[in-house]
Amino acid sequence: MPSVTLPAEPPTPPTPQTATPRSSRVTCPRLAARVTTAEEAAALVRDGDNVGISGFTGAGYPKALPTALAARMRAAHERGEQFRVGLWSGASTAPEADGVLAEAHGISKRLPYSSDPTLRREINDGEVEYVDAHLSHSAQHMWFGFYGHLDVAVVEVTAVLPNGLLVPSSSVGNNKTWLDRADKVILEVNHWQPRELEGFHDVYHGTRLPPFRAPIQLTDPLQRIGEPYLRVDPAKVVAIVETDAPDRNSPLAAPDDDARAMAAHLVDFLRHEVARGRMPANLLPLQSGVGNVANAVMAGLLDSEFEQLTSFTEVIQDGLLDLLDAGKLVGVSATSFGLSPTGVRRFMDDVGSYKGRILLRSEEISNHPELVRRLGVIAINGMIEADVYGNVNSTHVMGSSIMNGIGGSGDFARNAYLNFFVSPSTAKGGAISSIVPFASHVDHTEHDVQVLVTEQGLADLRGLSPSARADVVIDRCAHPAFRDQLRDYVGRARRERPHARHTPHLLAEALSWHQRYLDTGSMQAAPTPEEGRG
Ligand code: 0RQ
Repeated sequence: MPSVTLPAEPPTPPTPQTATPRSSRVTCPRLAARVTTAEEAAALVRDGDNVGISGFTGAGYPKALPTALAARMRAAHERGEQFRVGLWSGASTAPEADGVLAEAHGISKRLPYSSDPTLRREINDGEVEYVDAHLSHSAQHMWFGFYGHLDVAVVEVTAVLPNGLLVPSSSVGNNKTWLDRADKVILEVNHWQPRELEGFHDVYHGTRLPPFRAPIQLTDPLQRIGEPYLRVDPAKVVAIVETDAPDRNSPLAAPDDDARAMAAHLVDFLRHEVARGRMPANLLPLQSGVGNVANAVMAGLLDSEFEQLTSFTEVIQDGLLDLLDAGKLVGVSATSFGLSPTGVRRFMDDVGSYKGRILLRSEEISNHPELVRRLGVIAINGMIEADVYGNVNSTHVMGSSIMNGIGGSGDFARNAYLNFFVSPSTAKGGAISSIVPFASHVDHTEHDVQVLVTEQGLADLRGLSPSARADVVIDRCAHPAFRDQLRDYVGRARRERPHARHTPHLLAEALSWHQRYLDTGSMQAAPTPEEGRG
């Protein structure tokens, strides 16, 4: 393992000079001299390099360099030469980053998270090695030397200040680590990002490696423990590219009936927890995954009686802005925005009003197990399927094909005060049951999972044995079209293996629902007398 030591102090920024800056956003004279084109910057990346890019949930990723790099890759491939890089990020990026590089067959290995459809195809075709990692682990595993050497960092920022400090953009992700560890740094200064973003960030520079780690002194989601800037050793900055391009800003569909039903079950349950005295009246800091269900839950909270809410999460979606605007949410700590086009407009039109109520941190802090556990976060994340015993699959379709990745769901779920996993009870027009006898891949084990929610209802698994959980999960969460089939499986498992009733399984049948779907296009079994359904 390479030796890794953190610098005792961050590098000293360059002394301000008086030369006239060339750009309104790059006001450090020494660094202004590095402003160049994306093509020239891309020429500094070599085949086989590991490249750490900025970007998290389609926010703050480099907008120009990946396209220029992809063009170089395609040209090299046409000449019969190899040109691929290892690509590391905060989390998902966008078609202009992951998408173009995957299209050019230019990624050899990718970590720690991605949701790009072209890249997903390359991964599932076996063309790209994908290391799907807990997001809170990604920075420290880099520091531990587990991922190898980082050659180049490509980081989008909002501005470069006269003293060389960097104003981060719409995500922080792993940028601090990439800037600290890379040999060469390419900055993209994006004029589309509001200049007023200065002051929205809190970058913690105090992480040390074991055995020198110290407690992270954060006891409130909005507490500042770092500084508003990223730092970079100016000697490492080999190029600065200026851009003026929006983030991905995927539109959000209006919540459908299922999403609204799941949100209602969940909000009702929170009410119940407050009534039982297990949570304060303003709840505990909320974390919610990305997507329409997460957004619907926020909408459900908007219509609820809850006030003075807080959020310690990864991504700020429109639903959190709604809660902020309504005065129901005191503030939110995250690592990234993930707004729709309308959400972005709303934010941009009134940036100043959000300052102090939104803090963006590095993902090693936004997702830190120590902080999630200390604050008592309520974690709400999507899932692909759960089995009757409570194992949750967040990542793989039919056991083998990656969808996105575990992201932060494990960081939050395992360490949360209370966790929820949510999904419609069926997928693919009802052909697939999201509640299965045995999860075809396990991201969150039965030991980690507390509450399952589908549009059918909510299963509170806390304090239940596996066998007791099966009854609750089937009764509350399974779709009626699959309930009998699930009861039949568990019933026969209990009868046929009388001395294996702790977690009853019929091993030859445990994954037969998935195989049936692959064979027939449906998990529905034709009822037979042998199955004991008569
Ligand atoms: O496929 O796009 O081909 O139609 O999975 O499913 O229902 O649209 O749900 O967008 O909320 O995603 C778990 C993937 C859910 C997401 C997952 C198919 C379904 C559809 C998407 P199509 P929906 P969502 C913070 C937390 C892991 C990361 C995480 C996720 C597609 O929530 O990636 O939690 N989570 N991060 O048809 C086969 C099933 C299926 C199924 C759904 N049972 N079998 N296919 N699908 N259920 C954010 C970050 O960490 C960055």
